Amino acid sequence: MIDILVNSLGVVLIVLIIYWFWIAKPRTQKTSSDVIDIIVDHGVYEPARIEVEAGKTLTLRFQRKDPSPCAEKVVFSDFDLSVDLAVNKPTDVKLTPDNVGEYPFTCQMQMYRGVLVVKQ
Ligand SMILES: [Cu+2]
Repeated sequence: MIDILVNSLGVVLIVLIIYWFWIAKPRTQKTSSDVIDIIVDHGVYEPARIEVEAGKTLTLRFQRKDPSPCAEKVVFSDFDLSVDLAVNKPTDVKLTPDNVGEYPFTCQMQMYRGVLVVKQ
C-alpha cells in the first residue's frame, strides 16, 4: 500500500518537473515586457539577472516551486522590501526603480541570489 503511494507520488513529481521545465517555459516567454516571470527553484532564481528600464513600473512575478523555508521570502534590501512567496502560486512584486544601478535581491539567508539591473 505504502509502495503504491510512494510510487504515485514519484510519478506526480516527475510529471510536475517535466511540466515546469519543458512545457511551462514557452508560456513564460509570452508575457508582456512589464511582467517578468521568475522561477524560484533548486536554489536559483531563473532568470537571476533582470535588465529593466529606469522609471518604468514593472511586475516581478515570482513562481516559487521550492517548498523549503529557504525560498519563502524575497528581499530587495535597496528598496526596503521583503515579500513572502507562496508555493506554486505566483506572487507579484511591483517596483518602479528610478535610479540606474544594480540592485540585488535574495532570499532571507542570501542563498538565492538575483540582481535587478536598471538601465537608462
Ligand atoms: Cu534561503
